[in-house]
Amino acid sequence: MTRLMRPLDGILAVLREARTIAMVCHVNPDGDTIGGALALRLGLIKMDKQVSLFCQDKIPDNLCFLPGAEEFRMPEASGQHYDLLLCLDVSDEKRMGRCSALRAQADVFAQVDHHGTNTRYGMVNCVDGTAPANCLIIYELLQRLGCEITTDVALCLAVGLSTDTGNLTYKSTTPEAYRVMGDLLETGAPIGEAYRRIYRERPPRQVALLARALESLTFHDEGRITSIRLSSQDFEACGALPEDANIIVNYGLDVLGVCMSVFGREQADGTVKLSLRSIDPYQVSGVAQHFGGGGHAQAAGASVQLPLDEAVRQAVECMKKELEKTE
Ligand SMILES: [Mn+2]
Repeated sequence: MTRLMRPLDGILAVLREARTIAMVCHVNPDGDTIGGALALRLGLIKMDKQVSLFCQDKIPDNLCFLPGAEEFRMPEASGQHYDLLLCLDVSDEKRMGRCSALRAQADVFAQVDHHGTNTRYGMVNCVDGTAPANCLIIYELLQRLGCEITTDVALCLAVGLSTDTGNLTYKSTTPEAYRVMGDLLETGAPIGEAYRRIYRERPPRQVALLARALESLTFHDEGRITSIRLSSQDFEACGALPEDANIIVNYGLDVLGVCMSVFGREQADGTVKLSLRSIDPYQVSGVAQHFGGGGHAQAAGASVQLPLDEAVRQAVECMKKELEKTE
């Protein structure tokens, strides 16, 4: 089977040329942006490059075990000049957050990304909107640079590939994704152990929050819609942080017979965040837009200025109309 060959010459040239490199991950970092940066860093270090890692937000606890994760710094911590500033998995400049200040400290500004909506904001833009994870492009880059795919590199890439594809289950998943995952496993990297840490291991406060969320789960429209709600008091009672709620969003949709779900949670600024999910062919992007938000067809969201119960009630009404439209 022939492998994909992406047009990588431009980005390969600037990577080979640079001696000092600053890499930037997107705000609210995930496994793909972090895994890709850490993997590429390991390869470039072996090529005697000096690599610095930046992200404006804290690395999530469940990704801190990845080799090199402790190297991330806030953008304010850099007074240095770099040959190359490289954004990874950053679809537009706003997603750099405060790291955009680093632009003034670099000669060349480049990016590697896989979002179809990428705005080509760099001087060198390596964008493949068909790649289901940025780590797939990073893997090809490392190979073309002649870097060895060590178990550490493989672990970082596997985590990015897995987290961006719902562990190779999303519709966007390609045959290449499966083949690369096979290559990574072949290095002997402890990928199964990584999955346990990322998908199963949870701090007690998160499990307590999940219990409250499930307690609140309500069925609507003859069991085709579910809603889940969490108030500020729920978070407080569990000692939970806002990001602890990120695991909850899919539970409402995972119930047999459910086509659409909404998860409403009170936020620190007094607004309610609505996270909407649906199964194909039902769409929630229009529902999100109705509330001034946006997103993908089957995963979207919005923040609204309404009391929690009212926000969820209106979202459910809107989803009912959407269901009728589809049928
Ligand atoms: Mn990604």
